[in-house]
Amino acid sequence: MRIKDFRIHSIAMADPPLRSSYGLHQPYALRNVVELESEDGVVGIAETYGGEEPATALEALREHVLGTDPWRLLGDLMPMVESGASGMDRSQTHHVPGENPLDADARTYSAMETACLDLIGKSLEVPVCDLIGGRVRDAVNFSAYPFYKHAGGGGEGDDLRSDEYGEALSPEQLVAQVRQMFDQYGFCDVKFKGGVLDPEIEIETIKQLRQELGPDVPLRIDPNCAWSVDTSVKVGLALAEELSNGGYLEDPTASLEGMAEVRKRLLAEGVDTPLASNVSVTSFGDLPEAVRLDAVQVVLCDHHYWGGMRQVQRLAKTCQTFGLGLSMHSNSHLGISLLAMSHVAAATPHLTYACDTHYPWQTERDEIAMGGCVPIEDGQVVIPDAGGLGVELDHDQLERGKELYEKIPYRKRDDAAEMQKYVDPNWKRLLPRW
Ligand code: GKR
Ligand code: MG
Repeated sequence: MRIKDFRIHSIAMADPPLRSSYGLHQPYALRNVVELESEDGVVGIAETYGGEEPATALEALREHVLGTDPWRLLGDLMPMVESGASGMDRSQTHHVPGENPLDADARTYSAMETACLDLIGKSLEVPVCDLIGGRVRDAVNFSAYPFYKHAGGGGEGDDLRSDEYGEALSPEQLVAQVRQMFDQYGFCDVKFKGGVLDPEIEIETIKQLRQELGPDVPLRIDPNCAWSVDTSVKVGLALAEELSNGGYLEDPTASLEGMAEVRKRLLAEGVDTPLASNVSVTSFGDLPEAVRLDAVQVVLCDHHYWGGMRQVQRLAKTCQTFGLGLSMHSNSHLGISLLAMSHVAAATPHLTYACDTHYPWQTERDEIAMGGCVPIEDGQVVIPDAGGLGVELDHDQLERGKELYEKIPYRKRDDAAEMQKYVDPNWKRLLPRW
């Protein structure tokens, strides 16, 4: 099997005004979509980070890709994930996800790997999860992912979207948002994006969530490093009960050293809430120190920047070896990514939490998967009964996404600029803010 065509499509999709410690989501989020077509007309697809830089990095591979067998391509490109910053160097940074220059190669490799695996899987009529080692589950659990948000559903001008969830800038509104997500998608877990309002309000929000959802729903909070060590300890103590029972405290503070100090001080108070991270641990090179310092007890994997699905499986085994849990990180994405996340999750035995997904924040109007939105029912995505990822591209929708991309001025995610534009002209990301 040889690859005869390689197409890269830059698209935009509406995104609601969600808040995090990075700032405010822009009215459109960006994605790149890869198509690899074999000589016999089968097309493998992948979805990855958006904007110009990822597209240019993919384009730079063109001469390696054309005429190559997809199996061989994965091996030929392996140095992109096995050496340099993507290999064993530490890559921890505090950039917006997808903008960390140190894992750029790992992100590019991942998109190629997903498209190759989809192409191979479609050609052999084997689902990707079985191709990469065999599924251990047929359906994958995802969490509700509530955000504080301003009013609005994303988009601009005559492309404004309706605001499905409404404003959420208080504990009560946030609880209503979660209730709506639970009712609509059947989620059983909550990953709550904090680091936005005063920590006392965020503590209150979690307490109200616990009251609303009862004692059995795992709750997590992720302020993306917005807190000092002292504040992290204070919140960890205040939420000791709420974050137990399958929950965790994710990236409360910056750096492995900071996380280790929080862990030590919480343990000294008898609080064993696990600390999770997708900021202080973003590469294999971060793991030895994270383990040595007991800074992180749960790693969030993400095939989009950990170097692909097979690297995530290696990460899972490493986590299991060192007694760490494994969860899954997400960024704004469409259905092709959701299915890729589901396939790797299905083929990863040591996955100890429901995965994150931003998917409910996107609308069917932007979906590029043939047949519309990928269903999430009972909080789960079921692995489709078809080869590869189990989905085809809807080319009309893809064209729409490309036209949107051409219309908008920005070419990379910039939550800080959006925050300055709409909320506070003097806003700066401060780590820690509290
Ligand atoms: O979408 O604003 C966001 C999130 O803050 C996202 O960018 C983070 O990467 O979901 C993410 C996380 O868990 O840190
Ligand atoms: Mg996180």
